[in-house]
Amino acid sequence: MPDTLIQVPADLKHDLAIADITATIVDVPTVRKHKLSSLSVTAQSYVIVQVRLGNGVVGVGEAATLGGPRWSESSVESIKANIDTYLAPPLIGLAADRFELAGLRMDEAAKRNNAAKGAIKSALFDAVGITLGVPASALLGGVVRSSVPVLWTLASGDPDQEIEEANRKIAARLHNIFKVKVGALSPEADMARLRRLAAALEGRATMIVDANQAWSETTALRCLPQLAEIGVTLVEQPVPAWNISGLARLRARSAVPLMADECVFSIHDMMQVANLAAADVVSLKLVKHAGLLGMRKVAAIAEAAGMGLYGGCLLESSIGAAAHLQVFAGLRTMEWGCEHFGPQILVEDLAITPLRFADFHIHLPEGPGVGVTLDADKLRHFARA
Ligand code: MUC
Ligand code: MG
Repeated sequence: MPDTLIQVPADLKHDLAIADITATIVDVPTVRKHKLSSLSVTAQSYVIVQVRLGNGVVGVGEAATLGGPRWSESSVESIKANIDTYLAPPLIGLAADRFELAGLRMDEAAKRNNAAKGAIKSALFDAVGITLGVPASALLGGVVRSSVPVLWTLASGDPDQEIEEANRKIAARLHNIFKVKVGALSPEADMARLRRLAAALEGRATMIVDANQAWSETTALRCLPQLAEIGVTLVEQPVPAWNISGLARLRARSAVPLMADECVFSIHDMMQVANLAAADVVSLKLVKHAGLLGMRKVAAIAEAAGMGLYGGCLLESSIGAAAHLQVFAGLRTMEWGCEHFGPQILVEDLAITPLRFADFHIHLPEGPGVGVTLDADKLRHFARA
């Protein structure tokens, strides 16, 4: 046996002590308006978290939001305030590789705040990975795959624009699975829109839909058979997040598989959805599961219940998307792919080298930590004054 496989500095424990944590709000314009059932955005707001260790290494994490505190209760303003005041102080001096203990300390300091906790934990994995010269995926058990099929979301609400956009994505071999946002229009208008999209894309692409909680149980019951007939392959969060029994009743009558999104944040939420057999698939997001280990735990419960895994997003830049990929790469199955198209909807990415999209897949970066590096000039440029 060699003495050591990795050159670990002798004073590693000291080196890994968390010296400081900063949180910076950034607003990055998007290339077009992105419209969900209850909100639309023309710029994406993130909190970029930088964790500096005693050894000088800086790890980076990103907390994404969508339309202020409307997709979830987290806004960039609340994320930054709670990091600065409550979440960062109990971590100062802690060894950055004590990921679970860092999570415990933050849970003691603040209820929920999952997006803020998730960004700090991504930064810890990044800093420890950079220190050791290994990707975060290695700290989580190693990779099973080096790329994941990646969806694009059609969300302008204008079918002509959406068909043109989808055709461009297919021609460039970037995306051939599309998520269509529904619920901003009437169900009838959305069904007509989906029929047009399905006819235009037939044989070249598949579609899933996301209602973002917009429908009542009865509306969903009316729409699901139509969605099956149109050929939609997956329906995400048709009813409000609180209505898990309603989701279970719909699932029992639906020919199209259902995906849980806003109703699964914690491991306890996941357990409830699994116990009630309320969904076929769960969408995994760092902002919901409060970090990489939290995501692994939610995924493990879903796996145990025989549910499928889908890599969800909140329009992260390459910084946040890379942290997600570090987890997705190590899950045993990812048969539903992921939707980390966020880096491509921004006018400019925040990483020096953005993530690579090719052959309808997004590719795991090769660097240590989360695998991409924050561009300091872009951070300054997009930082909120
Ligand atoms: C969601 O609800 O799944 C972010 C981008 C997108 O297309 O969907 C949202 C989030
Ligand atoms: Mg969703």
